[in-house]
Amino acid sequence: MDPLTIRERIGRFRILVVGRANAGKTTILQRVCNTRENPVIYNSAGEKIDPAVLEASRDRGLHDIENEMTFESNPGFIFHDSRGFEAGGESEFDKVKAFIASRSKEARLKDRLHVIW
Ligand SMILES: Nc1nc2c(ncn2[C@@H]2O[C@H](COP(=O)(O)OP(=O)(O)OP(=O)(O)O)[C@@H](O)[C@H]2O)c(=O)[nH]1
Ligand SMILES: [Mg+2]
Repeated sequence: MDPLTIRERIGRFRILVVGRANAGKTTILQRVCNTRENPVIYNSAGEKIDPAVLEASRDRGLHDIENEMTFESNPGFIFHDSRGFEAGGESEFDKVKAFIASRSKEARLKDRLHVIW
């Protein structure tokens, strides 16, 4: 397939970020996107998540792996954030594996993971 066609079908680059809690993941994504703004987060239904709710449930809501994290100034990337594996042990690891497996079966190229960091 022509690379330009692939690029068109992907639309926005979908990146899964894996790393320890508080390791600096969000900071790296801000650098990559050349911004200092806070990410905007959408749940899997495409609804914007209220930042106040995120503050209250930092450890759960924020790290739902299905959530889509974007920076408004750089809409070319969608990030999925995984909790550090040390936090939940085996169940967290299984969640990441299941997420990767299910995304690899998505029919549309734009819904698949394009990069895992
Ligand atoms: N010294 C130092 N601090 C950093 C660096 N990168 C990030 N930080 C700080 O570390 C803290 C955590 O950074 P985040 O980017 O929020 O880390 P995170 O991995 O997204 O954290 P969670 O989403 O809570 O898991 C923040 O206070 C950052 O300012 C770095 O390279 N050096
Ligand atoms: Mg973060």
